[in-house]
Amino acid sequence: MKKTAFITGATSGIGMATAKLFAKNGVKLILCGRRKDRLKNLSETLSALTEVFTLSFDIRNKEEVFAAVESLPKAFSAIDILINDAGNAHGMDTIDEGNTNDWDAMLDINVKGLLYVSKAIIPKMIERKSGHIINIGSTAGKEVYPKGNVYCASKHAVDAINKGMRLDLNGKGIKVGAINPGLVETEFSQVRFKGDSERAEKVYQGYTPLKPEDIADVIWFAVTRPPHVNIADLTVMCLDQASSTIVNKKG
Ligand code: 8X3
Repeated sequence: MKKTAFITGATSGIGMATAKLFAKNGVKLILCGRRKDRLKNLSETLSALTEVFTLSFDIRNKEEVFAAVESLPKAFSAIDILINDAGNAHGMDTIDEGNTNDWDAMLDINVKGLLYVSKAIIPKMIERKSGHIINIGSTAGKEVYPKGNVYCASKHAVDAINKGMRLDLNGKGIKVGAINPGLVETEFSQVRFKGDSERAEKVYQGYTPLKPEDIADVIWFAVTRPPHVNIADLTVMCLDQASSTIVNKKG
């Protein structure tokens, strides 16, 4: 039987790379994001490879999240794999200078949004005694770096939620695991630095960062293990990264 995957944050970065890799392997896709034009383009491309359904909603709005999941047609309603990828960093300031709207966005999207989507999907997985949830964490969920304060807090929350989900879903036939990427070259820093391209590009200069496809490969590895194997928690960095603050940059 063909598996069905629900991917949040599918319109860019790791979510999009995962959607493409899953499509190549014939996984049925529910692609989620805010940006309808991007969803439409991606869906048109991937429809050549697999069945695709798109859901556009604001993950910060719980009514929208539950209504979107509820609206899935029967053919897409049995979700085998949930990739909780939607997440962003907004700003990088000391705690005294941080912007409270940025804090709200990071906690609302990275933490509460992930919870809303999971709550909307988990009950049916429990009914079917089967499912696989992959939470995209971060090295920022394992350590705190200067000016990372609230972003790191949001990813530490993802780390705790991943552990909590695994405890609460134990014995129900559902796999729960986190993949925690380090530096991956995506739109992440463009968003974090609010379109300051020079500052964003500098994050990835002088070394070879991970690509979204590298993380998609790891996700694919996790979802293709035998039924008794669960990848519970995996941190992935590029060769030149040793920790959030130690990166071997040339020049
Ligand atoms: C993204 C990695 O190093 O910017 O989660 O926190 S980092």
